[in-house]
Amino acid sequence: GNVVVLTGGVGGAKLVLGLIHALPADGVTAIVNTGDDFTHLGLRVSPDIDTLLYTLSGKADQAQGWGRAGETWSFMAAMASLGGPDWFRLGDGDLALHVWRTMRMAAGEPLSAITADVARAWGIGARVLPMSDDPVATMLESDAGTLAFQDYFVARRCAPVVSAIRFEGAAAARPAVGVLEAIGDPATRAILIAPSNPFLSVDPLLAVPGIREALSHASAPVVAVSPLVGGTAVKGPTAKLMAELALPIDTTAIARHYAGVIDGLLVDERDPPGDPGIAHARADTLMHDLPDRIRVAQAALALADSLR
Ligand code: FO1
Ligand code: CA
Repeated sequence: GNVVVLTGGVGGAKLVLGLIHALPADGVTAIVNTGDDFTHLGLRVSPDIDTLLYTLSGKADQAQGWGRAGETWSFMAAMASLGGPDWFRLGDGDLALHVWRTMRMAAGEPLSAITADVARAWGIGARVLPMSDDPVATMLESDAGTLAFQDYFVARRCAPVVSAIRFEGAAAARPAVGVLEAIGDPATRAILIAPSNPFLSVDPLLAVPGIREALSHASAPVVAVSPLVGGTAVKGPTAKLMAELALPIDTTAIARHYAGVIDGLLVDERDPPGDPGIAHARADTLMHDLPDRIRVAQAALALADSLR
């Protein structure tokens, strides 16, 4: 059966890459966060979708975690010389994707159709679906005021202390065509939640009406891969946010966060063996290279298969 993955950017792209090597590529559906999406310099930017597209087509700058390998920066240099904004860096090759998407969205095409076309053009076998074709914007309440996601994440490097996170537009957003169908398909073997940031990357997906309900009613087991490794996050502000939201930084807090959604949690072997209160398995969940990614994908699938 097919495997469905709910994912944000980097961590999720690594797991999806592992899955397409562990399974036939066309058996994998990635449902991707679009809460990071915004309009910059008049262009629609979809960071997590693009990280998936670049990673699955072998174009990603893996060290940087976003954008394309071998990128050139003529556009940004010219923009800076004009006194234009250069805090959010759009490479020349990346720019083509944003121009193409913006032009087609302005002509009325949904993000999901444009994403599917790019995936086809680049020979990607997996299905890449945005969580919604309707705009959803992650907003943070912080000691620096209300911040749009990229202002918090890139411009301020996650320094502000966050008190609340909300997803503007989510209540009115509809899941993209194919999202609820993939989750609810009785032939789906497993539904995985990638080790992406639960608060910034996965919660936007769960905030789209219908997705949380579809997950809790799905016949396929739902397994999350914990984003914690040895009591902290591999990358990004997950642990810092947990502290600011007054949560203990442990796998039990991750399990509680996903209560009602997941049937199992894949925990890193370095984390203390406290009982997260849900079915779990332990594995080395660090994903440096392709064999690591395949190993984590297989461990998550094995846990899911044991819960059928
Ligand atoms: N992240 C940065 O830290 N600095 C950037 O200049 C930057 C540019 C950028 C351009 C296109 C794109 O798709 C992503 C980009 N990102 C950048 C990453 C983006 O902020 C992501 O939302 C985060 O990595 C969180 O997933
Ligand atoms: Ca269920």
